[in-house]
Amino acid sequence: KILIIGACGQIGSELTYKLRSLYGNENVVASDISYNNLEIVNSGIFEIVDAQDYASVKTCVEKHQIDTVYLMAAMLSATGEKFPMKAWDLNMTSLFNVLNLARDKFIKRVFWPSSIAVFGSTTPTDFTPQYTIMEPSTVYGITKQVGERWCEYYHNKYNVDVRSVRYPGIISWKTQPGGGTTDYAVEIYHEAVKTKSYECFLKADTKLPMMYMDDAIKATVDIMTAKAKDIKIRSSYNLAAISFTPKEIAESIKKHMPDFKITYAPDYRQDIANSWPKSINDSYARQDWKWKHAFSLEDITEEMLFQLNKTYNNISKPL
Ligand code: VAH
Repeated sequence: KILIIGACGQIGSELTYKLRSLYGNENVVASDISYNNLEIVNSGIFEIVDAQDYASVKTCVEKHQIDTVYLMAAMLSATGEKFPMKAWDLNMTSLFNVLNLARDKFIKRVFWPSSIAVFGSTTPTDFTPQYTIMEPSTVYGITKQVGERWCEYYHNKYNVDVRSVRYPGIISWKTQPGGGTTDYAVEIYHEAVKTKSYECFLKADTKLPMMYMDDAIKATVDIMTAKAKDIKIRSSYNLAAISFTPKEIAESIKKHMPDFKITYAPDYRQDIANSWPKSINDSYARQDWKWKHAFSLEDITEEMLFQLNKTYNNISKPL
């Protein structure tokens, strides 16, 4: 059976829907630290699990005969800069708890998300390679870089089957993101539909690697269903789809909503974004486990505006 830790979060919730539809509700246990996504809580098996408490995770694993864990609980880049030690404790303790359960054979397989945040301002920014210099300048990025080393160590030393991808910024409409630097790319659609305007916390030309949620979920399922022999990288795979700037996403919205207005008021998150790559080379994922993305910026804008119009204005026609 599958356990998703952090099932109420932006990726965790959509992973929960997907895994429940793939494997059946009775084979998927969603968990989080609180009941803060009632749709997730009420649509299948749900448990309160504190990812930082080994006994809490182990109890849930044994109660439900879990063999696969998706660890989606973490503190992201922007919030992590406000609470550095909390970010370190949450992101690392939760990873050790799950890796140790795998080392001690309580579970068989682990998915753990890394991020393009592992790269820093000394990393080549264009088409960033799988293997390159990594000097992350955020606490979140440090936890992802160190987490990757531990995943590889547990695989090499204890033969733990842990698999990981470096997610770019992820865009979705069902569940709001929490405390990320790429969250502007989600907020902009909500504000476009609600107020036809958006004040962006990044500069107009801040290019970042991005991906639609459906592509991110596909990559997660693909790497976890691939044959173990095909997973040749046990730190974390570069994963890419598209890259764009706030200006470009605003232009794509204006094609549907000509009177949409964007203004720019960069804040502390600009420094974080400046330290990250503009685009990612994910050729190893495409070669080892046949990854390929599907959604372009136009596809994303169409889908986001359509879905959010239904949500906010009960309009069910494409804009
Ligand atoms: C963040 N959404 O902004 C996350 C992600 C690459 C960005 O790691 O922190």
